[in-house]
Parts: sequence; C-alpha cells; structure tokens
Amino acid sequence: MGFFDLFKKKKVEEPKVETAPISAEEQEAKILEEKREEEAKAEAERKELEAGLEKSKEGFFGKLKRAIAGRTTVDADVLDDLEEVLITSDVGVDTTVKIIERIEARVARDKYLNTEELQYILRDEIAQLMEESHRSTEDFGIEVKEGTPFVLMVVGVNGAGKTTTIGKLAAQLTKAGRKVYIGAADTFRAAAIDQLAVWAERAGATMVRQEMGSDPASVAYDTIRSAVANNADVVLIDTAGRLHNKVGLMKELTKIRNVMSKVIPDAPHDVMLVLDGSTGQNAFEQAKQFTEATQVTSLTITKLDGTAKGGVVIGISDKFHIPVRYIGIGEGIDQLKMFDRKEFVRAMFGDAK
Ligand SMILES: Nc1nc2c(ncn2[C@@H]2O[C@H](COP(=O)(O)OP(=O)(O)O)[C@@H](O)[C@H]2O)c(=O)[nH]1
Ligand SMILES: [Mg+2]
Repeated sequence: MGFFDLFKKKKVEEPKVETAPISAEEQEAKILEEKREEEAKAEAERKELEAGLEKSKEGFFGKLKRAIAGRTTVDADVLDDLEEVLITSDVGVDTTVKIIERIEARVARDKYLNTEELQYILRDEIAQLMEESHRSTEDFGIEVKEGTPFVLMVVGVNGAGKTTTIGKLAAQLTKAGRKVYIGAADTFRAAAIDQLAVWAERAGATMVRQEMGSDPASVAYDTIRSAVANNADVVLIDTAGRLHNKVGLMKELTKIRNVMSKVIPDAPHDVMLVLDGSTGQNAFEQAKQFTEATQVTSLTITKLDGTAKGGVVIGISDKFHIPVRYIGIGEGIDQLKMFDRKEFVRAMFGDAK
C-alpha cells in the first residue's frame, strides 16, 4: 500500500442484498450521473485551487503584461524582461535561468515568435521542467506493511504551518477511515501543545503528549509505542522549529528519528519539511538548511493563498529534487491539497492552447 492509498476510503463489506435487475437504460443513466458528479467535484477543486493561487497568478501576469506591452515578437529584450518577471515572482535564479534558456532555444528555432504566444510557451516549458524535476523522485512508493503504522515526521521553522498542516492532514485521514495518532513533540511552548490538541480533537485523532519542556524524542517514542499497541494506520509527529543552529537542529532531529526506529525499524517513513510560501526566497534558504540537517523526503508549501509568491513552488521543486506533497491554500481543514503539478501549472498559467 502506497502513501496515497491511505486516503482511499477503507473498503467496507457491503451486505449482499438481492435487488431487481435494472435495465440497460437505467444502468447507463446511473453511470452518466456518477460521471457528472465526479466532474462537478473536480471542477470545484480546480476553482478552489485557482482561488488559492489567484494572487500569484495576478502578480505574475500583471508583470508579464507590462513587460511585453507594445512588443510583438519575442526578442532579446523581451527575454530580459521575462527573466526579471520570473525572478521577481520568486521562481528563483537557477530555475529562471533554465526556463529562459529553454525559451531562447525555441526562439532560435522559430524566429518570429509572437509575444501573444509567450504565455503558452512559458506554460509548456514550466510544465516540462516540473515534470523533469519530479521524475527521479516520482515514486512516493513508501510501502506500508499491513499492521505497521506509517510514520510521518513534520519539520520546519516556527510559524511555517506545521501544526496546522498536521491538523488538516489528520482530519482528512480520519475522514477517510484511518486511525491517526499525533505526537506533540514540539514541547517548547505549552500553547503549541494546546493548539495541536484542539486540532487532534477536531480531527478525531488521538494525541500523545507530555508536559511542556519534556524531551521531544521521548514524546515521539511514546506516540509510536501507543500507535503500534493500538493498531493505528498513521502517526504524525509535530516537532519544534525554534532551534538556534544547524548542529542543534541536526542533533535533535537525529535523536527523534533514532528513538522512533527502535519501535519501527524503518520509521520515520517520511520526513516532511513545511515551508511558508509567503516568505519567498526565505523558503529556499530554509529548504537548504533543513536538507543539510536531516534527510527530507517531501515538502509541503503553505500559505499560498495570501501571497503573490506562488512561484516558489516551481523553483523549490526544481532546485531541491524533493517532491512537493501538499500545498496549503487557506486555514480551513479542506484547504490542504495534495499537490498535482499539472493542476498547479494549469491554475497558474491557464489551460494549454
Ligand atoms: N492563510 C493560510 N494560513 C495558514 C496556512 N497554513 C498555516 N497557516 C497559518 O499560519 C500560522 C502558523 O501556523 P502553525 O501551524 O502554528 O505553524 P508552526 O509553528 O509551524 O506549527 C497559523 O496562524 C496558521 O493558521 C495556509 O495554508 N494558509
Ligand atoms: Mg506548531
């Protein structure tokens, strides 16, 4: 069972009831109806994602429009301006350079590219780039053995959105029929533990806690022990972000990892770094620090709803080669979305021509 399978509703044995056979027309009408419902749901999801990314989209296209106003063909000047637009949209320098090089190659092939086409070209190249950056790490295939909980450890600086992300995730998982345990291993502040408790209760998950100031590794250990004893499906471990230096951070995270693997040898199955998307370039810096301090296996980028810096998602997934698993587009429980790069590019840059 892969990680994504966790979200699928558990199969419930349906009681066998003898029903009168339905006609072919009825069958067809039923299938059509189900298809319509599915499409409506997908459309609603798209709208929500678009709304969440609206500021980034407006910021980007506003700049792009101003940059190409009055120009007809994509020439060196237009490319210079485009470069600036991408950099100021928080895509990051390295990724911007890659995108510009790709467009340059296209311009070289097709000399008189229209500026009107620039949007589509850009969309294509970014979609392609994101595809490539994920290819090597596409396989989320963390095998969960039946009877062993999947352990997800969440790291990131203070205020990035770790606790909120855990709360949303717990709610979505319990809704899908999973038994969720949460470990309050951010023991620095009493308020942090209480905040997590509120989320756990709302989600219908079990939280394991100790008092403020206790050893985070010990909380993590207790959580895994109880989760195993109670046949939980998923364990989410919250951690503190307020560590002053990399050595301290590294020691702390290593200690938490080590105690967990005493109970489940291959735990944690995933170490997810949560980054606040609205911090733009700062999020790159945090990704760098954390990937140096511990092995990070997935990313969540939060607060994309309140910012025009959504470009960070493109740059970070290109630069760090770590898959973005979720994005946060609001404070509500349902506003944590599984990241779909195709839908993301579509929501940011519009449909393919
Ligand atoms: N608008 C918005 N706010 C968010 C999102 N994710 C988290 N937040 C807010 O960010 C603040 C810090 O989040 P918290 O989970 O406490 O961060 P932590 O210190 O990393 O645990 C809280 O006020 C959250 O409500 C998001 O996707 N969108
Ligand atoms: Mg927290």
